[in-house]
Amino acid sequence: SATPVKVAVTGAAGQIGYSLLFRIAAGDLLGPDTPVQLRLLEITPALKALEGVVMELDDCAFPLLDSVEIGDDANTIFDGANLALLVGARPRSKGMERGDLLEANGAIFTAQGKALNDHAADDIRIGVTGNPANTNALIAKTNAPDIPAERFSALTRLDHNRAISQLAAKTGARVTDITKMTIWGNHSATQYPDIFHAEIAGRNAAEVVGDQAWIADDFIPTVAKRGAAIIEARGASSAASAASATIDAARDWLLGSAEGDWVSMAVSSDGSYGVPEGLISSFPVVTKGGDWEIVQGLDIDDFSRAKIDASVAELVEERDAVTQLGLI
Ligand code: NAX
Repeated sequence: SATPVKVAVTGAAGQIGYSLLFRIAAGDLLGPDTPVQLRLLEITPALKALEGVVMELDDCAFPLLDSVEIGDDANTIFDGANLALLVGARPRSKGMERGDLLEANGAIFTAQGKALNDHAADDIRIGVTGNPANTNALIAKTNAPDIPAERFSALTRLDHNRAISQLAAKTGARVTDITKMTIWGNHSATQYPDIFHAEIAGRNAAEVVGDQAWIADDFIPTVAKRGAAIIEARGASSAASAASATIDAARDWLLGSAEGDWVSMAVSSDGSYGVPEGLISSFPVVTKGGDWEIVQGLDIDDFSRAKIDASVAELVEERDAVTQLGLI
């Protein structure tokens, strides 16, 4: 049988973890033929709750779940990891300034970047879900100089999936008819969901919609503020959908995006589309065998240019702030 893959998950006792771990163990990430070894990292006070989650994993008797290890030491948990899903992060609490938030997460992602650098397997891929995801990924990448920059990504797949769902609802299309959706920039309210290159059953999506006002005043803000709308409705932030997107992103990265389509991933910029080199910014990418390539040659009109620039400007600000804090 196939060699087991070691998947490390941080923040494993959290809301997203509670959905994510069971999907991974069921084979939704690596497919029905690949056994999984879960390595779960939590902070010390959450280990007891994590033990309870592991009891439930045991109780599922998942055929593909080879082993589960838990702990509060990143050096041990990341040892030999092939894939690391960094979900755990410090949420903003009342009275916390933006700088405090960046600093608290900086402490987490510098330490985890170093631990991955020193202990992960040579083929490690790292996906960051914990917010601020793009800048957390930048901090981890910068603190892991021996790991190629291309191995780090931040999650914008949830935004991508939300955009597909909104467009499907507007046009009556099936989600499977929609291809070439793009999220540009930061996983934040400045993100730019772009349907000018998207297709619905092969036809240009913006032309099918035929309503620029809907795109500008409805679609874009609905996608960008969907996280807040979920909190408002559910009384808690997106969890199952964030776990599902984390799976989609990692699966496509390792196993490849669909022929004739692309996905959105925040990756280390090579300067494409005017995004400063080294920033972790979302792009349209095609993936294959654990590698990604930014889709080149898309025409960017003035409307899209301004939206991309605004989100990238926010990423530059975040980078400058963490540089000043000495985190990168
Ligand atoms: P929870 O607060 O339920 O869980 C987070 C878990 O992380 C907690 O159990 C906590 O103990 C753990 N943790 C904190 N510091 C840690 C450390 N240093 N090492 C290991 N574990 C640590 O949050 P949850 O709802 O699961 O969300 C997790 C993160 O995902 C948050 O930062 C959240 O903002 C972010 N999200 C990102 C999304 C995206 O699309 N990129 C969407 C959903 C979500 O908002």
